[in-house]
Amino acid sequence: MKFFLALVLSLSLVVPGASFAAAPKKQMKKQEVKKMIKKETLKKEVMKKEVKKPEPKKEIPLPKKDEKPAPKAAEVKSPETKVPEKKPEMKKEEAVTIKNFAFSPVDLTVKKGTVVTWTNEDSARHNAHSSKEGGPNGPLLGQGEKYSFTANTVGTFDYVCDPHAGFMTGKLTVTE
Ligand SMILES: [Cu+2]
Repeated sequence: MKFFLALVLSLSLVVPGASFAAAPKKQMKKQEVKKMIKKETLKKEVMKKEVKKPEPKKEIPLPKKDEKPAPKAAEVKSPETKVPEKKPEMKKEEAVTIKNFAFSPVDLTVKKGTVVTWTNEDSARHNAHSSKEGGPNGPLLGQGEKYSFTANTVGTFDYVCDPHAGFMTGKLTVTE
C-alpha cells in the first residue's frame, strides 16, 4: 500500500507540475499567436498604407508630331496649283532708246502687230529710217521726242539714222 500511495503522490505531484510547466508554454503560444496576429494586422495595415500611397503619375503620351503629315502635303500641293502655266507672250509694245548716237537695243525682234517706239535722248537730232518697204521710217526727233511704228509687216528691216548713217544703224525683225 505504501508503494501505491507513494506512486499516487508522486503522480499527483508530477502531473500538476507538468500541468504548471505546460501552462506557460500554452500561454507563450497564445502570446505568440497574438503577436503573429498583431504582426499580420500590422502588415495588412502597411499594405493598405502602401496601396494608399499616391501612384506615380503616368506620363500622358503627347500626340506624336509625325501624325500631322496632311497639312504639310497640302502646303506642298497648294503652290503647285497656284502657279498656272503661262505661255511666254511677246510684249505688244517695245521701246528703242536713242542715246549717245546709238540705238538700244540695236537689234530687236518683235511679233507682228507690236508697236515699237523710238525715243531720242540726245540733244542731237536722230531718226530711224529703213529703205525697205514696211519698215520704220520716222522723222528727225529732237531731244525727248518719240516716234511710234506698228510692225505689221513680217521681215527683217535694217534701218539707219539719216544724218549719221555711216555708223548709226539698227535692225528690226518682225515675226508672225
Ligand atoms: Cu543720228
